[in-house]
Amino acid sequence: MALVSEFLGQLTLNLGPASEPKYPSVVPVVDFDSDKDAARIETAIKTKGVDEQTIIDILTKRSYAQRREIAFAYERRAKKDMISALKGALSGSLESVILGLMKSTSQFDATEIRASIKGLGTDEETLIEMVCSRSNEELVDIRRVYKDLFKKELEKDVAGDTSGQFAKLLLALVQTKRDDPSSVVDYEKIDMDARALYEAGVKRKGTDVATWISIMTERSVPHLQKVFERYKSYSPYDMKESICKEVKGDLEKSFLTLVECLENKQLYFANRLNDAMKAKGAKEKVLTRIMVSRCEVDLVKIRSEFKKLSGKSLHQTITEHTKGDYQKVLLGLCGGDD
Ligand SMILES: [Ca+2]
Repeated sequence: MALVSEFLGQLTLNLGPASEPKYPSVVPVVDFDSDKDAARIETAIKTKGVDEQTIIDILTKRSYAQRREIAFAYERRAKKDMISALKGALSGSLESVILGLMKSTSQFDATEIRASIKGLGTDEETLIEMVCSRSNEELVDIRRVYKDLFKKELEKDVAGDTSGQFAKLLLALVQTKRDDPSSVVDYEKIDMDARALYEAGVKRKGTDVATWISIMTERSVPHLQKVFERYKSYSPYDMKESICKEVKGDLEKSFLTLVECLENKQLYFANRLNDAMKAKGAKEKVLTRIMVSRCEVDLVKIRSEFKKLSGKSLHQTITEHTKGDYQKVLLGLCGGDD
């Protein structure tokens, strides 16, 4: 018996906290040959006027691990760095996407956060999207990579560049205090949290933001989904309407993003993609960021939310709203039509 329980103990240990399931549109290619890919990219870069199509075809159809292998193989044969060579050969939006693909998802996310806070002013929209939409697991990786890349603490940078309750909310998220999902549904706690959210906001004069922050950043995602449902039995307004009534500005935007992502993260990204493409002067930065950062995470699920939301597939919408090599590279990341 002792042996069996030891074995079971070990099993539990090895499983660790459950990772979120993945729905990537960009997956490893079978029969991978890094030398062959590197040779084709070398030729494409050397071609007069650059053969962008080949670069797109290869790099959007390999996993990050494979793209890295290709970069090593390229460096061995060409005696120079593939990323610098790509920078020299490409330009504009295509260049941004391809260089983004040469980073791992957490390196890319860390770099986007860094770019949103460094220098004069802060790009709050980007910062909110990055911090409020990422899972605990993703934020743990981002924090580690951020320190590796920039020799700075993510918490300090985020808190140093924002202020007030907005800073407190972002900081609490970056500190990854959220519980892992539990197999037991605690109805009593769901009810208590729902009532606490109501009493801290709609029910009282002013808002007890600290209570909102602690509940929304420390409880597990499935627990909060049930809390927001239960919330409606206390409050005449749902959680998102309550946020709009109670708080303003960046704090309002952050809470809204957070609640949307807790309820259905892929729907949030589908909405962002839809808005970015339909906005006057398409917001290429948002489009690039979401396509690059989610293609190896959950873009297939985002695609199905997108279709439900807009009636058109993401593939078709990209075709209608972008053009040239940028369109080709986005379609490569998008994968199939739905
Ligand atoms: Ca109030």
